[in-house]
Amino acid sequence: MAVVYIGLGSNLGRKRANIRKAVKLLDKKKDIKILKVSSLYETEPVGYVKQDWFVNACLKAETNLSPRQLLSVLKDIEKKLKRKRRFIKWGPRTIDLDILLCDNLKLKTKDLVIPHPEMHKRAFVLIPLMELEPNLIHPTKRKSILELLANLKKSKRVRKLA
Ligand code: PH2
Ligand code: MG
Ligand code: MG
Repeated sequence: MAVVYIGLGSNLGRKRANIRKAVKLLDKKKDIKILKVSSLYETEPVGYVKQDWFVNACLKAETNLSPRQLLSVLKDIEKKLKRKRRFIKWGPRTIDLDILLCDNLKLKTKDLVIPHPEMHKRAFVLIPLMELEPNLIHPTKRKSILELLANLKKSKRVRKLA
């Protein structure tokens, strides 16, 4: 069994409902056991900025799937929630499910990189992750989530939702 952390994001349609639906669909999979889900956060867009704010969250799960199998489960759920692939990189989406970490694994392939190559720069990932596991060590940066967050120079706004 591997312990994995997954980032969830939505900025199109009913954002909070999309996140909750994705969690529910993941929870139904017999090969995935959700251990913890963070609060939801309202977050300023990073990258492509002319788009609506996101709702983001992270979850911790246990799985016997390989990272590649897990990725394909996540893609299926994205499809189910009507995510359309668009031409704008980092543009609006009903749901985005990213593998952030998978035990201490370091993996670099064309379509899957673990740890997620942007996670250490993004407050919208680190803040919900800190809620789950502040002392977790990032396998390549060799720093805790708390330290990575403290190292962010200027970060976009992140607000916890009630
Ligand atoms: N996802 C992106 C690009 N920018 N910004 C926020 N605030 N939240 C996201 O989930 C996000 C983003 C690409 O996946
Ligand atoms: Mg993403
Ligand atoms: Mg993605």
